[in-house]
Amino acid sequence: MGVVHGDISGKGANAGFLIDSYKNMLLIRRVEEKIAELYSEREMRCPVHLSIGQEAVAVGVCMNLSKEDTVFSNHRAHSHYIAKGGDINRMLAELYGKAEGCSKGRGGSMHLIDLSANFIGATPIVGGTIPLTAGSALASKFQNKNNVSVAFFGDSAVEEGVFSETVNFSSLHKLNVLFICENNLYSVLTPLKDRQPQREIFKIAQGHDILACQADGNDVLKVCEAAKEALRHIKSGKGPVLIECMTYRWLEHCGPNDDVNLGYRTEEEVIEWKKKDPIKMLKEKMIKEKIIGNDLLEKIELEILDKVNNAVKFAKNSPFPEKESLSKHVYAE
Ligand SMILES: Cc1ncc(C[n+]2csc(CCOP(=O)(O)OP(=O)(O)O)c2C)c(N)n1
Repeated sequence: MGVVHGDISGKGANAGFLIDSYKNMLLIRRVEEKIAELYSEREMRCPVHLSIGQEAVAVGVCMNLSKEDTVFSNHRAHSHYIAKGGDINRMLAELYGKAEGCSKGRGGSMHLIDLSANFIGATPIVGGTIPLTAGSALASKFQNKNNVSVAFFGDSAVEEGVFSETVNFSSLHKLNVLFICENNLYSVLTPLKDRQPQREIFKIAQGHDILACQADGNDVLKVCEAAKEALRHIKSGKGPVLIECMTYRWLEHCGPNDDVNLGYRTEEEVIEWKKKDPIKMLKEKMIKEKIIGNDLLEKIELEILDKVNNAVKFAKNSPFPEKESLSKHVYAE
């Protein structure tokens, strides 16, 4: 529910595409702001990892995907779920632990799933869904399907052994996998420079002989161009691609607050990255190029607020799972 899928035409992007990208990013931003606003009520009892500031990555990639393409994600999954077309009513209900939640209230924010959108799932084990993505691509290969399986993961996931094992295996078998590394420079409170040698992450993937590049993860058009190119490569049978998207998380690692008081990053750094707000940048571009005016911007804002408020209403009004059913849906029977 909610997102619009489009395509970019030729070199530049057309007006419709830009507006759709804007709407999709704004929907993610407003949903997460609403989560942050309501979190202190303590009715959502699951941890939440917000991706405010990182919306361009999910949208730039997913705007290129078709329904048949499968997406896997991690603990910071809201943006990926929404961008792939997951139902936001059911996502919010999941955060409230309700029976109509997308994981029947058992999973919370870090275990989102919407099979109707082929969002196959998110789990919080760092790197955990990377091999599952290759498994999905291998299954497609056995079934002679040419869809693509996409793994979204953070910069710390490349420090897990399964990352290299999966890239190696996918390269060897020329699997239809698109690896998207959201490099936001931190793993919880530890900066990348204290965890990895000073080289770009995409170069690790090149070592496994796959196509890999870096993109400005705050520019939805750059992400989109890179993803479009990657999908062309993958679908023509040339094997997997990795895109390292440089971006930044605005809020604390887990929770609704900012965290400059913790001292692991400076206020100046946060301010610098906020200047590169992906939504603001696209809005300014569209205004400058006379693609959008105040009336349409206001209309979009109101439509999105309406969707978000309805999703919260749906979630709050949904029942909790029956006590008797609590051991159901948590393991295979
Ligand atoms: C295997 C494993 N080790 C440690 C953790 C604890 N943990 C949760 S999130 C996280 C950091 C994740 O950083 P990154 O993958 O870069 O994503 P980001 O949170 O920056 O989006 C860690 C270490 C975990 N969930 N799984």
